[in-house]
Amino acid sequence: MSSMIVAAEVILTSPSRNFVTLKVTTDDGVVGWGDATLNGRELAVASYLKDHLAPLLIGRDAQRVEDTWQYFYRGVYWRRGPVTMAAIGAVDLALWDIKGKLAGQPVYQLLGGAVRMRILAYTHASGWDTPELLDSVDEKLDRGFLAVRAQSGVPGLDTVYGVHHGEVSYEPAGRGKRPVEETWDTAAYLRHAPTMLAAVREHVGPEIALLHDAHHRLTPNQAARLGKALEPVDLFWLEDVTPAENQEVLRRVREQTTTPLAIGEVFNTIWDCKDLITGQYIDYIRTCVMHAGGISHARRIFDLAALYQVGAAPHGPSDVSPITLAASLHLGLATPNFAIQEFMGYEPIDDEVFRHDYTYKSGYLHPGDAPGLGVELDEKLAARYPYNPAYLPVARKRDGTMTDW
Ligand code: CS2
Ligand code: MG
Repeated sequence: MSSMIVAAEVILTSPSRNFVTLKVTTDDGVVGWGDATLNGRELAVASYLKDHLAPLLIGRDAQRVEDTWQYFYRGVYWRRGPVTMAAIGAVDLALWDIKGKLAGQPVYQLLGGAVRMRILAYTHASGWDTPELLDSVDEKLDRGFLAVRAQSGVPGLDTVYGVHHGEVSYEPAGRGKRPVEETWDTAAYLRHAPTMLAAVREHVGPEIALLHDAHHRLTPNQAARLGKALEPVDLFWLEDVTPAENQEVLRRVREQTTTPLAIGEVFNTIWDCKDLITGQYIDYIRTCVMHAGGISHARRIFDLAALYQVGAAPHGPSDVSPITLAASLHLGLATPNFAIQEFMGYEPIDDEVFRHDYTYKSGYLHPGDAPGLGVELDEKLAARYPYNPAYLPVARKRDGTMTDW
């Protein structure tokens, strides 16, 4: 049964933030949705899709998901990179969505069916100081979460990654045509983080899973020190300790500490993490299903990880759309070594623009049983919120040197 692609359109919308969506339509009138959001570089992926991939999609058989992936990855001389792989990921998600809709099945059934009933989720808690952070943790526990990522302000710094000020929910990208500049001080962070996380453990007791993200800011030696200092806190994981480009340094960190390590949200292909996985330097691989080329490629990364007892735990921030979250959940329900799903959640207006079948209940997520991925973009509503430039901040050390954000 073939189904010919007759249209491929890119839709930009900015309900609470910017999202890039690919809409693929077949000759039998089936619509597949793909997410292509790359925070702060949205227009580059939109152009890659509109100018280079969309024209080639017209006339192709929508059912040939793997062949289309190979055509855009292997067939093209210029491989990998966040822009290319997000664009390929969007196409892949849209085609899996179509395949599910044509079959009348949720995508997880096409991936082999459920290996679990539901997917453990973690969400973000943050506070400027420890009492504020503990209130935020309590609020997440009241909503049933069994796993919480804890981030707090650092004495002496005015802004810290992942920590919100006041009532508005945390959104890393700031509106405007230039990134905001922040000051970062690793020594101050390292003096503070172990005490702060020990207070959270003390507060929640032994059973709640606690996570923490160092956002790629430490040297291998600093990372090893932090990992060791946090061993009594019994973290579920310590995330992104060092800049992710250099896989080899994680071996040094791993040799120094038994704190579980997770990394990978900025990776795009299996090549970025193959040494980390086969060398067992990490415990969890965090590649985002869309940023790593879609379900078709992410499942290869997760299968490799399974051989080495590395858990799959994809990136799920609010800066990829509910379409990516749904794809992650379908893959997660069918993947034996899937460990946990990040679930920052969305603003109510984002949930209205992207109507979704996935559900959250008592600490767990489920992708739902609607055919395909189970997310539909409300195009009329989306059109009311035009693209609005926004960038992630950049960071400088106290002496003005640019550092990792
Ligand atoms: C983060 C992200 O979710 C995470 O673990 O590290 O919030 C990350 O900062 C953003 O996705 C960047 O766009
Ligand atoms: Mg992270």
